[in-house]
Amino acid sequence: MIRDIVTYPDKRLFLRSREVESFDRELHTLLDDMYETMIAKNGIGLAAIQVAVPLRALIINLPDEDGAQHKDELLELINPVIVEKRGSQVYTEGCLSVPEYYDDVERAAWIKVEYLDRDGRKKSLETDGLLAVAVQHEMDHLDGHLFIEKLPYLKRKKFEKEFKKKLKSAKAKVRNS
Ligand code: Y12
Ligand code: CO
Repeated sequence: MIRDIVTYPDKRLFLRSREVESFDRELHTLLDDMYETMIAKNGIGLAAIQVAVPLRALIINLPDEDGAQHKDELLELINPVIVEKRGSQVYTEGCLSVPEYYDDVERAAWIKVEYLDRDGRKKSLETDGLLAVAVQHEMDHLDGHLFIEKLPYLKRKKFEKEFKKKLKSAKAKVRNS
């Protein structure tokens, strides 16, 4: 089932999500719905809070060089913890919860993450490049943080200005309809 995406400035996006304790059918349905929602909305990563569920679960499905996403490459990370990180990289990020805004964010270049899979089995992932960016972006959601919070002051102001302008024009549209 495709679920609604929670968007900025909804206060739920700023809450710390709680650990997953039950690796049951309810969790599997949540993960399946997150996948369906992410694909339907053209996303490559999604955290549970983005579909209004405050649990420490995230999914990532990076596209191949032709832009195609393959379900057999889907990553599901439950209760992830970054245990090592190195270096830095800058990538232009976007987020389904912050529509129509993209900006450069600096993050670690290489990370090692320990997590559980959907059946509660311990896993570990060492990665760099885009996947490292995606994992760090989605893990920030679990702690109630959005990529726009990492922007320098002037870029954050630019975001707020664009957001207010969009809100104003959306309100004018409703008034004139
Ligand atoms: C690198 C950087 C960020 C991430 C986190 C995951 N981000 C996304 O999946 C963003 C998806 C996204 C999709 C949009 O929709 C379309 O392009 C049709 C979009 O467009 C609009 O807002 C209009 C914005 C973001 C992983 C790796
Ligand atoms: Co996001």
